[in-house]
Parts: sequence; structure tokens; C-alpha cells
Amino acid sequence: MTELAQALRDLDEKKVYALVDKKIEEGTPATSIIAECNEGIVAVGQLFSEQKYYISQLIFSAEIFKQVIKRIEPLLESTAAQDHRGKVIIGTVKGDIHDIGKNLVITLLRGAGFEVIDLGVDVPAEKFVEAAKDTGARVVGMSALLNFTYPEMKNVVDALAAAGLRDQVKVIVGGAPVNEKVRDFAGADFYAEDAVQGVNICKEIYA
Ligand code: B12
Repeated sequence: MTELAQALRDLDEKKVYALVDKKIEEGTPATSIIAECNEGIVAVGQLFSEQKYYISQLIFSAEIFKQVIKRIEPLLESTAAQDHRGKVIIGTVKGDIHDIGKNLVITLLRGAGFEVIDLGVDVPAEKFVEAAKDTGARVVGMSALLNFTYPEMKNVVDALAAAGLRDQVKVIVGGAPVNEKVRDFAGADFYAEDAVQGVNICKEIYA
């Protein structure tokens, strides 16, 4: 584990910011900084599941991560990409309030020139359907970090089908515990392992 990942795991806020600032100065790519922080926050989750960390520590780790993203956001937002590639709807599914990953995907999508309709967190299936109808977006992205919210992803796909929209939209699912099996279960079109892959899939869809 890198020094930065360890500092985040140990919730050493000042050290995390100092290391991130140093890396930014040195020209380390934003995606590498995120990858290191991701390793640290996954370790926090692990400590939480082993009951070595409390929920307050989980919350604190998220706050640190959010501050890191604020620092590196200017590197992620490309000023050149003003042309709109297309619309993408994105939200965290009902029952789930994790939004750090979703927000990261949004930042990268906007940086790549997509118009993003952010539905927020704890989003019921009807809202995804309504947004797809109203905006005509061809992509619906769903984020889920809790395995008991997988059925909710399937609900959204089913609701899109019931509204007659399934052929018009491609559905992408993501979130740390999500994988190809979950995609298959939900009936989604794509699974994205990370934000960069998500953006590439959107580019392909709108190509
Ligand atoms: C921070 C955190 C929290 C914070 C969230 C703050 C916030 N604003 O998001 C708080 C403290 C609120 C929280 C609460 C809970 N959490 Co929590 N949390 C985490 C933690 C440590 C990190 C998540 C994170 O932000 N990662 C960093 C981001 C950048 O990664 P990411 O979300 O995976 O996103 C990346 C990719 O997956 C992808 N991606 C994500 N979404 C999407 C969507 C699309 C469309 C695309 C293309 C890509 C994409 O792109 C991102 C960037 O590459 C994880 C540990 C882990 N292993 O993930 C646990 C974890 C997810 N939490 C867990 C649990 C159990 C909970 C609680 C139930 C705890 C409790 N007892 O109350 C609650 C649930 C609240 C709720 N109803 O949602 C468990 C889930 C277990 C499971 N699999 O079901 C985990 C895995 C911890 C653990 N090991 O036990 N949590």
C-alpha cells in the first residue's frame, strides 16, 4: 500500500492533503491519485466490516476523500471539452446514499463534454424513467455500493422496459461491489469497473 493510501486508511487528514498537494505539484495524473485514495478507502471499509472502525470513521474517510476530489477537480475538468457529446442520466439507486464514486463519474463525464443529469442519491426507479422520458438521454447510469440494493438496479431496468424506453437507452451499472454477474442479474447493458471505463463506454454509445 502506498504512503497516500496508508494515510487515508489511518484517517491522517493532514498527511493525506499534504501528499495529494505534493503529487499535484509533481504532475501526478489525477486518476493515479484517485486510485491510491481508493485503495485507502477500501481499507477503511475493510476495517469497518471487521468492526475495528466505527461508522464515524467511515464518515470521516468519506469527508477526506471529498476534500481530495475538490483539490484534484480542476485537473479532471477539461476546459477544452465544451462541445456536447450527449446526455447521460446518473443516480445512486434507492436505499443507497453513497455518492463519492457517482460524483467522480459525473466530473469526468462533464470534463469529457457530456451533459449530465444528476438525480442524486436514494433514487427510486420512477425518477430514472421520468428523467429518461423528459431528457431523451440515451444512457442511464446507476451506482450501487450496497449488495442489498442490487434488486433495485433490476427494478430500474424493468421500469424502463415497462415504460417502453428500454430500446432507446443503454444502461450502465457501477459501484465497488458491482461486477458482470450483477450486471447480468439487473439486465443492464454494461458494467464499468471505474469512472474512466464508464466515460469510455458513454463515448462508444454516442460515437
Ligand atoms: C465512504 C463509505 C460510506 C460513507 C458514504 C459517504 C458518501 N457520501 O458517499 C457513509 C459513511 C455514509 C457510508 C454508509 C454506509 N455504508 Co459505506 N462505505 C464507504 C466506503 C468506505 C467507501 C466508498 C467510496 O466512496 N469509495 C470511493 C469511490 C471513489 O469508489 P466507488 O464508489 O466504488 O466508485 C468508483 C467505481 O466503483 C465507479 N462507479 C461507482 N458508481 C458508478 C456508476 C456508474 C454509472 C459508473 C460508470 C461507474 C461507477 O467509479 C468510481 C470511481 O472509479 C465503502 C468501502 C468500499 N469498499 O467501497 C463502504 C461500504 C460500501 N459501506 C458499507 C456499508 C455496510 C454501509 C452502511 C450500511 C453502514 C451502516 N451500518 O450504516 C451505510 C449505508 C448507508 C446507505 N443507506 O447508503 C459496506 C457495503 C457492504 C455491501 N457490499 O453491501 C462497504 C463495502 C464497507 C464494508 N466493507 O463493509 N459508507
